[in-house]
Amino acid sequence: MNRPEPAPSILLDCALHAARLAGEHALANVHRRTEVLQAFKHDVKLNLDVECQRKAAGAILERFPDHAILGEEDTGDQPAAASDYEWIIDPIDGTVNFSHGFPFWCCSIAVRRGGTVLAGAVHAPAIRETYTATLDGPALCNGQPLAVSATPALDQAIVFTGLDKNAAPNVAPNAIFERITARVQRTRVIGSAALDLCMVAAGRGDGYFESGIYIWDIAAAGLIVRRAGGATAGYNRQPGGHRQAFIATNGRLQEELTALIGEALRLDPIA
Ligand code: LIP
Repeated sequence: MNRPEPAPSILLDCALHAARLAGEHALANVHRRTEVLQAFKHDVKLNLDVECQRKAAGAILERFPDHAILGEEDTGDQPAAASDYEWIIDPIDGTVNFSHGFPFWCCSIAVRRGGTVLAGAVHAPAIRETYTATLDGPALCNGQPLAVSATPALDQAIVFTGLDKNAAPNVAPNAIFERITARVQRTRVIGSAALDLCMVAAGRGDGYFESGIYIWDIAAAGLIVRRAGGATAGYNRQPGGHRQAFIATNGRLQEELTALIGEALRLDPIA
């Protein structure tokens, strides 16, 4: 007998529980923040990244054992899932920030069915903020409703971004960053895409762009932006399907920011 489909609110409860488990484990072990598993030129993978993903995935699979897991720290040994529900986990988004003791980091967990994100939670314990949304409910921060800004033009806007990553072979490094910086009031690089997007949802900034960003960085917070009244769009999905370019704004600025990015980067929409 088919089990009833879980309501988005039930899925959100699970996402929130798992995000808190992972985030609080990271916070409780911040003294281990320099335990490096793998170091890269501009990035780092920590033992705690793997531990936090394991905690989050364990909590999810305890509740929904037949659901699929897609996580940043996947080792590829995840058994094929029987269900078409997929949980998308970034156990520590802003890992480099975390490893330096800089508080802008979070655990981001989304759940999608097919291409639709149904619920998302972004738990940022070091700044005591937890963002949530469901496909049919409000965007909240610590239980309080969120609304995007009313900023009407880019030259009055704060736009969050990361430095250009894998934008395109014919795009000079940081050419897009420089173009944005010349046209907006201020550019901000805080090192956590999920928190960048939550700031847009909270009306504390007005736009976000990043190329070569992973789905686990943006899945939960992209829903939170949309449920706060903003707009989001994905472009240029890369082979493998987990990396893309992503543009999000308060809605009013979506066309203007997309046109600005499009001056420097060909944008192929993701359906
Ligand atoms: C980070 C993103 C950030 C990006 C960083 C990094 P991670 O994710 O949230 O926006 O600029 O390069 O990808 O790796 O800390 O989970």
